[in-house]
Amino acid sequence: MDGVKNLPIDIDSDVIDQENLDKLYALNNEHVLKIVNEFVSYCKPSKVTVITDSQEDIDYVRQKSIEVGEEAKLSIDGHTIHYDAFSTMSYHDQARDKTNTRVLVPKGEYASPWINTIDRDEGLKEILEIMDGCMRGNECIVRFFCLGPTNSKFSILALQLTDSLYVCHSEDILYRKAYEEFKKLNGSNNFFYFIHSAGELTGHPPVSKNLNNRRIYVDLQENCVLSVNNQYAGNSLGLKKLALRLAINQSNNEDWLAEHYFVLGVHPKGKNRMSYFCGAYPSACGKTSTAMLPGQTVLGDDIAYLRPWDDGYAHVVNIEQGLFGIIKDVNLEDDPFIWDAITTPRETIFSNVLIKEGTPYWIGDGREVPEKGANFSGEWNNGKKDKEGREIPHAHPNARYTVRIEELKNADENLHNPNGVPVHGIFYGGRDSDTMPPILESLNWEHGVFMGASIESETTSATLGAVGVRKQQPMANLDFIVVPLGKYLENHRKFGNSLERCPKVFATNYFLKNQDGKYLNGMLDKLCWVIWAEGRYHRDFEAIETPVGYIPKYEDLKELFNEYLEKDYTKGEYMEQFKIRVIKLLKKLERIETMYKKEDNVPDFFWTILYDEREKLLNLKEKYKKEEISPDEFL
Ligand code: SPV
Ligand code: MN
Repeated sequence: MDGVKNLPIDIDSDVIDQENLDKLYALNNEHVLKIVNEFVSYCKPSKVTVITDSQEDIDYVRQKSIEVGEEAKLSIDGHTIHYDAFSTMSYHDQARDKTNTRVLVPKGEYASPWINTIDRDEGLKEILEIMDGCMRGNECIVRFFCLGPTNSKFSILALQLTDSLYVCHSEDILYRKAYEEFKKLNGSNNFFYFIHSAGELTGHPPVSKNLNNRRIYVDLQENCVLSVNNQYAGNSLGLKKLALRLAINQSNNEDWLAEHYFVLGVHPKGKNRMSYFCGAYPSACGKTSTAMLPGQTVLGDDIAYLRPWDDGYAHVVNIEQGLFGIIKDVNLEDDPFIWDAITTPRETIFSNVLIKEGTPYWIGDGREVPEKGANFSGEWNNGKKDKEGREIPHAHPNARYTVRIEELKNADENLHNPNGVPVHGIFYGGRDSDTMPPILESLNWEHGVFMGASIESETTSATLGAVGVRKQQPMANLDFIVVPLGKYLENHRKFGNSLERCPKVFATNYFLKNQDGKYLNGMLDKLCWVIWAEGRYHRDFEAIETPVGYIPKYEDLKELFNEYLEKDYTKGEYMEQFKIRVIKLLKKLERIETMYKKEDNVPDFFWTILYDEREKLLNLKEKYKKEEISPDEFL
């Protein structure tokens, strides 16, 4: 203790008072002190406040966020609204900024073509110049969190410095508090840290002004991320996608996985059992709606850590305890659990929605759109246009709600279990209108890794740029992978092969269309794919082997559709959905080959599977002389 106390805190006493200093010293951790010292001296806040796990400290953040105007109270108790910066419909701070998110790479180190990088020295110099004085006049909050349940082998501690009260409040809903956990570090530097500043603010409500100087720089060497001139959670919250990048680096140098997974408890009817499934999908491709399927339980909807466990299974934890969910299309009929949670009194932050008389409205909420109100563009009325003449919708398509999972009626009871839960299966999915069947089981673990690595998805209006452009989305994690893809795939291969009880892997596709452009499946059909997958794990169903994986038998699906959706699933529908589209699949293999050829050191198993699958598809083409082959041909 004395050693730490002797470490000079080089911050003026009118910036940090004795009470806050004592809270820092009580951690007995020189690394925390050094980080606070260093970044307070760069960012120059007028006040430093340390938040412990006490309710009083946590309430302070909540109140303060309202006081400074980053959040405003709504009619329902506990509800608040936050806005992120908006200039035009194509220039704003309401989504992740991929261009300005870069990994700092030391000279001479290999950088994969998929990773946005900058030379470490150059990047640090640039961002520290931008951060010089960025908190001037503002209060810097110092907070301590845990990624994952506390007291768990899975979890990683995280220190957050930020001048955004909204960021701090959001993290309080989304992550577990860990000031006391930091004391247990015994002075070690075994934690991630995140320095964030919204930068200079403008307007009422106050939003980041200098979006052109937005930077998010990931320093793998220091296990730290610096983020400035933004407020949108995907850019600002250290513990969300910034920590995912650090965890991907760490897990790929050890023996575990950090993934962009939901975790779902699957409860088949009439069976005395339940199973856990993970799933990775790009944004707006059915991830949250799968995690929220009726009759099932949700353990997580975004980020998970997996480790081999001594019962032979891989175990998984949700590193979060809340949802930062897309609110677009959340309505009473399709999402009863979320609807219930966000329309009744409880701590909930809405972002970038329309407010009229204290009530939030969003796209697809099933209610009549008000003629006017207030949104991210200020006073809003129907037909309002931005500076470029583009119509401003009443709510942003990427508007969000932030709420604790425990507040949902379908929350899984193991949410905070420090041992995690066993993983029985993994889903990978993308938005694919014409190639992959609705569900496909991998032939084995390595083939499952190949399937995850070859996920493709068509872009949606939820992201900037052209709509409907097919992009490769390995494990729906490409935006966050900071190690070479070859290394990432090899880590997956080794992980599964080391397990006695390996999860089964499935590719899903909810977006298959017919020639007239009509979707072949209803929104809830995914429940039948999920229940089938769970049954496959427990050997309830047989399946049909095809060159690309196992597909369900018609009779089993007919029964499941009847039992779960009271729907008559016809043989015709099955034939259309599950035919093997040989030519389209061969073209997909070509695209995947082109992508991975750009990468050094892709493991051999990947190429063996790709070439083997191609040969089998070519043989089929030769044998049947048809572009598409009926499932019955494989019986
Ligand atoms: C995603 O885009 O995958 C999200 C939201 O989960 S964000 O916080 O922006 O990453
Ligand atoms: Mn996500």
